[in-house]
Amino acid sequence: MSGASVVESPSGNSINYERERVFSAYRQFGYLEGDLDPLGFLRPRPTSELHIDSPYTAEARAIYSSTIGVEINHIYAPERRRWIYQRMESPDQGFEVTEQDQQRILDLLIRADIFEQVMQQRYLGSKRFSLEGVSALIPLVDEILDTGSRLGAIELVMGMSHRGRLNVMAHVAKRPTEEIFAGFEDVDPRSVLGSGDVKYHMGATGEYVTRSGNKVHIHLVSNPSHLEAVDPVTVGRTRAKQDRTGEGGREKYLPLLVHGDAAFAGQGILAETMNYADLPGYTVGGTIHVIVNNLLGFTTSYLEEHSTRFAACIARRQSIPIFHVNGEDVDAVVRVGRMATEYRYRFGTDVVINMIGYRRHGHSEVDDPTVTQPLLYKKIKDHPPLWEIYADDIGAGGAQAQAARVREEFELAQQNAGKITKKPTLRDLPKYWDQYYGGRHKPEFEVETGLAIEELAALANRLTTYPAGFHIHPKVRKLLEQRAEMGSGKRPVDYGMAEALAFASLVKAGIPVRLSGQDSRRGTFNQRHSVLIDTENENEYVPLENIAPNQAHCGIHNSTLSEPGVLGFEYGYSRDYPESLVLWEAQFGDFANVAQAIIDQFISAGEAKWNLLSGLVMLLPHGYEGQGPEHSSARIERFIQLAAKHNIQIAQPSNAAQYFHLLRRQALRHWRKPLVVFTPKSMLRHPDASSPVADLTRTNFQNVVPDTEIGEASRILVCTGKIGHELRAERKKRKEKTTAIVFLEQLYPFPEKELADEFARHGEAGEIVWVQEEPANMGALFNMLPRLQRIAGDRHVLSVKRSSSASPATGSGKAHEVEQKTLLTLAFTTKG
Ligand SMILES: Cc1ncc(C[n+]2csc(CCOP(=O)(O)OP(=O)(O)O)c2C)c(N)n1
Ligand SMILES: [Mg+2]
Repeated sequence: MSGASVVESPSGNSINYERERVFSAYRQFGYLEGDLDPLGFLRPRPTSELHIDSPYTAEARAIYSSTIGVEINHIYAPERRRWIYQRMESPDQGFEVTEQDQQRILDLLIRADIFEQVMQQRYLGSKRFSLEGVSALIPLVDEILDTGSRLGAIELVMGMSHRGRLNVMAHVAKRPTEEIFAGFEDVDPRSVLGSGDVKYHMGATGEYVTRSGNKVHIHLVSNPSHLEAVDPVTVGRTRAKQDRTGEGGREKYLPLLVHGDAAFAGQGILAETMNYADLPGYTVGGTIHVIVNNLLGFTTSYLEEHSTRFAACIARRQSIPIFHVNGEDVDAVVRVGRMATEYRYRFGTDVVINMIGYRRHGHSEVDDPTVTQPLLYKKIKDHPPLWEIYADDIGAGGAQAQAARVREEFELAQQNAGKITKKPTLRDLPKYWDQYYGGRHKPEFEVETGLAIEELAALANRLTTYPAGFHIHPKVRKLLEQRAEMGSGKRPVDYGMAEALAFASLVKAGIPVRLSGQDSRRGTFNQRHSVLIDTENENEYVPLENIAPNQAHCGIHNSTLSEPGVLGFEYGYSRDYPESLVLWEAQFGDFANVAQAIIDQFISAGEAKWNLLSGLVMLLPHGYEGQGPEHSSARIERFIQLAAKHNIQIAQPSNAAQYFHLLRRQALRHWRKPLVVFTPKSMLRHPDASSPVADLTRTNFQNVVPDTEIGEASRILVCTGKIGHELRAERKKRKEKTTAIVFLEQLYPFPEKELADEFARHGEAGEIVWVQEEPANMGALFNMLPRLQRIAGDRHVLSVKRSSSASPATGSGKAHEVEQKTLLTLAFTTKG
């Protein structure tokens, strides 16, 4: 130590400048030379800044280039960085792992590895995605649970993919191992013909008793194969649980996402999820991310997985810590687990733990990894299991005998699994699902959705008033004045007002409403204006939050520019808040296909795979208006193709009153089914699609809007959405009196009886023509023709549509007009 470098600070404390200089370098870059990879395959990254000739270097190195490496330079807040320095620089990084802790850790490690070995022996040739090589995950989660529960957690909401999932079911969710082995026995196949899911995707719930004796409920979220797709769903589910709890929710429900290294680095949906982590409409007070990093993705080496040094680096864009840790120093792993959890609770943000280990077998156990990584696997072959290394390190005698006992226990469970005859459910549903139903639609699920005229007027009044002194934008004032007239019957109700009235009536009745989407607060088409903004100070006033004294919450959020991330979140939210109306809105319906995996894997298949229900509403602006290939089609064909066994509802309300009834029906019925709504653009304020306020007093949504102007018809045009209004205008122009125009408002479940009744009203003779704006290879055509034919009997069923096309619509406004005109003409003239 050089005496010259120690000086008195003004406060009287001495500052050792040389020590500070060395530590400063190590705090910033120490992790780059850390001992982080048990097998030594992660190439060291020598950093000249660290090679300082000073006696403090060894001390700093032992802390910052050890088996723990902290990557925190990108954190803006100095007090947060300081918090981590203090923890790192205190002895034992803040807590001593006692002999008793070590016994518990050893037991967990033995269980984790032996569980995999028993499955390997008994179910050779089955995929199980072994945790061996990264089995420190189990003591890590044990520590997260212990620390979390001491800080207030009562439930862990956990999302993870394949790796080690069965192990987590057994040792974190605490499912009896018999149940898990029964998955391999594939008992009771008849109960899941055409449905169900593979054993390493199923969700599970259970109770965990922590080291300190606290109980934590575990909720392992059902998960598709699509890596990282479960991230936003898990976070959305957590948020719903927190919201329904109210105060203290952020502490009680702790989200944990476990990722593979390749997936963490590669999948955009994770980046989208992390991007909204701190936004008020989406925050959960911090998610703990654990990367179970085996430096491999299937056959791909980490060098081919990401352009960054670590898979974790995508997280650097956020002001959150990344803790790297050597997965074979289990005491270090649990220390990091505690530090990260305490950080989450203290600062309310995400944290990332990058735990590096290896993969003992191939990607799955039927895969031979020696073909692609021969040298690595040569090394792994001779490498002892983690529990043996740990037992040696802590000097535990008797570990082998302990392992033998655990093996016997699992083998017995395996034998018992053979006696199980009914497929285990692995989880309990929360009480709040008791009063909701899935399955096929039944007439008794229906409710009345109309409101008395006085009630509508009262709601309209609340929706159109704002506090005295509020400086309203002149355009918004005009809109509110018009809406007030709509409420009092002086002007027909448009879509924007119909939606506001539906939301207002629901929150008043105690049903929370949550809507999120890009620019949803104002509305992409300037139609919603759910938040009034003072022109002088940008203060906000939300009429929907001021409907009645004891109303439910109404949250309308501008989302980040994300589709899969936000749609996944809202789906998750709807899963744990069945009492509320949850809506996601696409900016234009086209963009929903960015979120296709959420639609395919969760929204349409969730009930069939996992028996899990959702009442999520998707609002998808749709309609051919000459705006080009990308602002025309929400791809009705995609949703129609996904529909089977009443898994989803697909609707296109043709007027404001219908939209009002549809939204209320979705919330008030206890049938919980995702609802896909094709919403209007140009028709939003169009008089033809506006409704007299009296139509909101009608009893319910009409799956079919009949044509009451026409009796006996020579032709019945069947259509959905905007084209129907254009056909009506065309009919008027033509002074046509024998063509009926019927709006199919619900495309799925197909309202066969209602449509057949409507056809019958128009006599027996009429030709039936399906008319759609979409090209022949798109829209509902392919699905409708056989259905219509069934109702039509001997009659002709014709169709009018654009010709098949690779792109949904023309880029030329003029070409669009020519096409649209042709469609209208053909609708009245085409012959079979
Ligand atoms: C979106 C998606 N693309 C591809 C796959 C196929 N796949 C399954 S596992 C895997 C490798 C995953 O590697 P990593 O994330 O590191 O997890 P590990 O298996 O190594 O634990 C791939 C490519 C998938 N499941 N999901
Ligand atoms: Mg991997």
